[in-house]
Amino acid sequence: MILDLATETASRSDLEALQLDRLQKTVRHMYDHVPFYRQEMEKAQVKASDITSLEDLVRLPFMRKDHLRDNYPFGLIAVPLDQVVRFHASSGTRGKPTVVAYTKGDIERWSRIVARAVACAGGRPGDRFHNAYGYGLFTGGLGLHYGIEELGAAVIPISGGNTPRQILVIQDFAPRGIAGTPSYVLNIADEMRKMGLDPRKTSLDYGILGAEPWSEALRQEIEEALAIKAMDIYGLSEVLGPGVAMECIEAQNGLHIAEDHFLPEIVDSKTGLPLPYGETGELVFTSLTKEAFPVIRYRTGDIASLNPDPCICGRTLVRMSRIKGRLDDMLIIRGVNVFPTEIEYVLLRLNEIAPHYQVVVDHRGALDTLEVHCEVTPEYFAEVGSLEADHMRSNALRQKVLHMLRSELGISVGLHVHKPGVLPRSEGKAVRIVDKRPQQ
Ligand code: DLL
Repeated sequence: MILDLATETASRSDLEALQLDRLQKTVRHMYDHVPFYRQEMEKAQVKASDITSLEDLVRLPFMRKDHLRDNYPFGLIAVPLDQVVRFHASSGTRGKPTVVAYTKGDIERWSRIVARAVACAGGRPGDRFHNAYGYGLFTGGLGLHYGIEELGAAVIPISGGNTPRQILVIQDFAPRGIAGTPSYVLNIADEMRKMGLDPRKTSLDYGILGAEPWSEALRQEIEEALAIKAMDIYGLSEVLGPGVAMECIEAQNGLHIAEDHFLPEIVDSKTGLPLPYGETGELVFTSLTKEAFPVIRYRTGDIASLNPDPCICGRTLVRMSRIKGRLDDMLIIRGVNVFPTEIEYVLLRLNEIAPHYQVVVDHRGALDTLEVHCEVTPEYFAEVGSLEADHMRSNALRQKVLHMLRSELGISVGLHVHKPGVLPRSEGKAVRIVDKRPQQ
């Protein structure tokens, strides 16, 4: 039941029949209980009874983050408030946070979705599981927590931060699984090395990492550092939290969307028009089973593509590519679109450069400028003594990094190569972009 294999391997026609039934119920529920969305449907001249096939989805109006902010805090909740058993919120860099809510049934379904995701990554009942996602309004900590318990594994609810204690607990409790942001899990491995411990010699076998964009190169770095398999988990509070999509340990090639609970679309972010399988665009989700906070055609702002090809793991659920980046984080430098993950991908291909970086965006004259800050690895640093002392070598390294960035990104950028430990380390979502441009 926990693996829910019947659903995960269902035929397309069975799955679509289930999706249509659930979509119709969700649209009716929204129309009846969320005045904001009823008005949107009336403006778009679409009635709940017009949704007779999955193709009719495109007739429904989009929901966006702004709508959540405008209806802060409880305006979009579709059940009486006394049926809500949990709230979460995303921090939101500007303005009010966005608030989401769950009924008891929502929490039970979410737990089963996450249990399924943990199993998809190789987790088993009886595992001990180190959960380093933050507990609180963020969905990561509690979202994983309930799913791990539902699977029948033992959760270690350590939350984020206090890295020395995390290391002690990993050593003493000997967990098989670990969850956290990729940047924080890497940070734990670095700290282990600094304490003279070998991060490859822990009990850990697999990691469930996500909540921030990360590149294939960073996956390799983490797998190598900790001698684990690292799988990508995706989700967002507005749609649920962690578990909307999960990579399988068999293929590690794209994330299976929990399509029995979420209907995915890829649209052109400018026109909103749907794009076919394989094309890259903005991910849009419609929830199919949520009671307290259903969303219809929610524009995530995340950039990815969908792949319907059969997967070696046997699941028939469509796979999304890893997230290339968020529209909010896309930098437009001299007309060229750049995502931080593309910079990460270049930096991590160089053995001398550590997987810690930040991108500073500024405005000079009429142009946006981009400066990449990165660090050399402790090994390289030990070899050269100091970056200033071996001027020739560090200059050659700088030129090499600059050349690779230029040829990969198609623009020239500024570069600062620092000694190890200079850039800030994350305990949750890494801050990759420092935007110094004047706010309009
Ligand atoms: O980050 C939920 C989550 C928790 C996912 C733990 C995975 C693990 P929010 O705080 O609402 O929710 O942030 C959602 O984070 O729209 C993406 O931009 C980004 N994001 C989440 N997972 C991934 C991922 C949680 N695997 C926002 N790859 C989303 C890239 C991700 N970006």
